[in-house]
Amino acid sequence: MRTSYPPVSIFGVPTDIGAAHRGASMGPEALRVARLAEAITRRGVEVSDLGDVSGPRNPLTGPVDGYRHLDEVVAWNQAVFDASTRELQAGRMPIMLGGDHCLAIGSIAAVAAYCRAQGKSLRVLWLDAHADFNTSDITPSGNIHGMPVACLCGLGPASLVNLGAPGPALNAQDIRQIGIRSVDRGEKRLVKEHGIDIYDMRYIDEIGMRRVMEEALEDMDDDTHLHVSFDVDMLDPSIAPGTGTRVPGGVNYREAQLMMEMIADTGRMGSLDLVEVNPALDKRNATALLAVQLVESLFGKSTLMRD
Ligand code: HAR
Ligand code: MN
Ligand code: MN
Ligand code: MN
Repeated sequence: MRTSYPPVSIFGVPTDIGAAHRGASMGPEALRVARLAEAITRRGVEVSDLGDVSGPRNPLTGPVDGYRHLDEVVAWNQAVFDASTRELQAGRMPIMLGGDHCLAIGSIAAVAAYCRAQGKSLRVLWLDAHADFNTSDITPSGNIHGMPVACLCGLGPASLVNLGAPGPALNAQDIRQIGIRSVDRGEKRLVKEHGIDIYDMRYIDEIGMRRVMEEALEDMDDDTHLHVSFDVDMLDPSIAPGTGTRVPGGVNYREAQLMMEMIADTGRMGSLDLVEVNPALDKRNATALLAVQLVESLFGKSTLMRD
């Protein structure tokens, strides 16, 4: 078990460029108001808040060839890629505050390029209600936050697939998706075709979160970089109402705490996305406050007396 963490760099990405609902652009500030940096500091980790990266405004236009706001999504993701790369190369752990989940294309492309350069293997935990594996041909919405996993696996526009480095950033085998309960018809076929490892809610109900996490964290060597991409809509909407695409039947408070504690126990987390917090839909910042509690657990705080 790791007792010390690398220093952390937090940066905000205030945009809802890839989402259906406006308001995820306010996510970074809501997480700061919920005292995210202070919570990590309390765990004995050095934290620096770099402020926000910038990018184009949301033009609120419709889909073109199956993508809404593609040029703007590319610009924001390039800014995320650059910020993440800089912090990784400085030996720090980037925490990207979204913003919507399309921004994980930039953060994970950066982590993948960094791991490749260092000869490290990579494991991505995708915590979400959604598989985010749509393409322009099959998307029901044109919203790019429904497409980041596909883009990272090489299915998407060249401008996103080749962000940072040419070719796909990830192999399907690098990914474990947990909490999934909303997958579109064409998307279902595609995740099966690509062999994405999905722990959906039925699987969680049947075998339990402990076993799910053991399986999802299996076969990592000492050198594996673990990236956690946390879309807060993984959580049940009763405890996390502040998000744009709520799906009933999600992960409960105790399951979520266990997930984070088991990730902390591996000592391997090297980067984190916190995305889809939408303060415009929240109740008294409850979703950001819960996300901060879960981050404390990711940094080794136990809900019992083990720390
Ligand atoms: N599957 C739907 C679409 O592609 C909605 C998925 C996007 N919502 C998210 N991503 N919050 O996880 O339009
Ligand atoms: Mn998502
Ligand atoms: Mn989602
Ligand atoms: Mn690439």
